[in-house]
Amino acid sequence: MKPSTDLNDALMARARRVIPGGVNSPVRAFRAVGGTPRFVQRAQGAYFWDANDTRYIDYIGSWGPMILGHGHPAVLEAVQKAATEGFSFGAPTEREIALAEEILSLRPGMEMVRLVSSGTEAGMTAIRLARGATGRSAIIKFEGCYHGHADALLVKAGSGLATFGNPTSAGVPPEVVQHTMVLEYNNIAQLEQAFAEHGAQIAGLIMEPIAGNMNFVRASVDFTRRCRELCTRHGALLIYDEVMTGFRVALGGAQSVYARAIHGFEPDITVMGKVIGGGMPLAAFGGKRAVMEQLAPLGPVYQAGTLSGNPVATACGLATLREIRKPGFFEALTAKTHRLVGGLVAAAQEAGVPFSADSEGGMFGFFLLPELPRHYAEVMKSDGTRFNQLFHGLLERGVYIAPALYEAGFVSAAHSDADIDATIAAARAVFARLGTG
Ligand code: HOZ
Repeated sequence: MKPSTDLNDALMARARRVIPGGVNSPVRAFRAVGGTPRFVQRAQGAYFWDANDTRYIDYIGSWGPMILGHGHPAVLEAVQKAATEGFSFGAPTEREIALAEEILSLRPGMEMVRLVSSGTEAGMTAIRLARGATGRSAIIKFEGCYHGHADALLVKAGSGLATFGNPTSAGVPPEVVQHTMVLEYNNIAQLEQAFAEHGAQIAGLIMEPIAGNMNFVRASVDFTRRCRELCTRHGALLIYDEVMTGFRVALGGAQSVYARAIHGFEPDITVMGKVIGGGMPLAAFGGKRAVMEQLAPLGPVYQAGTLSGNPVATACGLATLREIRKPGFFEALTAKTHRLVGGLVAAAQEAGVPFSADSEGGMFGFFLLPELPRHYAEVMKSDGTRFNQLFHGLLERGVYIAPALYEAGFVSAAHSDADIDATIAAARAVFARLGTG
């Protein structure tokens, strides 16, 4: 067999020798879809170029942060200026205050925010804070919702309804997840049962309001209302994980979408990441003053980080938020995403391929299923073989979507109508090959 001349293959072979699986985050390895990961050489606007200098229309955008597209001039300028002033100090800066003020100005109910470096760190600390603030241990999460890889959150449902869960990763002792209950998303009866049985022990309920780690699955308005009511009634904190959806599905995040349908709706703690760092390692969690003041150095709940509030990352996040709050930004982004999703649905229909899709703001998802799933077990019915054919068909045609059917997609302000139409045309060609069945 002739040796491959593909430079991505060569890089992957080299990477495998020094990095476990060749990647620093598992999904990047293409294990679910097969083939060789594309090693990104550079990116600009809606595109990136791989090691072979092949251009792709990018619908991952670093898994959400690149809402303005790659290399936005205002963001680049802010980062370059910040970098010349210093990379990291381990001491407070004015820019941290400015970013905190910017975030709070966009989240009316939130009174304080703490900046950290990753969504995992933010989610993990939000759980610790809920436990510290309530003096309770139990938490509820939902199957298919991902909140980073903190030990207590790497857990799947236990053997019965409303029982505590089992670890999903080696290295997580069962005792560490013994206080984590895993319930079915959008299942009100199960939620009520869990609170009826364990209400007095529940410190918090953590949820993705639109789950972006089982592709794209919305919490129903009724389910969301019930989560809020039961947390309030039992003295538990409602933790909204908006790492993906925050500043991405709407300027006010998914909570603003639910607040339109549920009067006065507000979570107690919000976990944020991705867009607020504009592509730099930055995340945050925030809530009411009384809860947030439980954190060290004011309160007994410990959290710290050398790179927390990093000056270059905060400059990047600040410049990004200042762009997305400009009038009309989300209307334009939403229109682009609708154009994409509508076009994909129509193309699949023409070819007779069972397909359903949904979107909010600049985030979307699709399933090779005739109807949108409501929870993880339904997501798992999606046709993996056909997804892989679709993924590779698009990739061959210069369109890069997430290399796993459990992941959401992201549109940026840099995607033009022509990019979106080219994507739909590519999908139409692939759907025609997938055909019916
Ligand atoms: N957490 C991402 C999947 N939902 C993967 C992040 C990455 O590989 O960059």
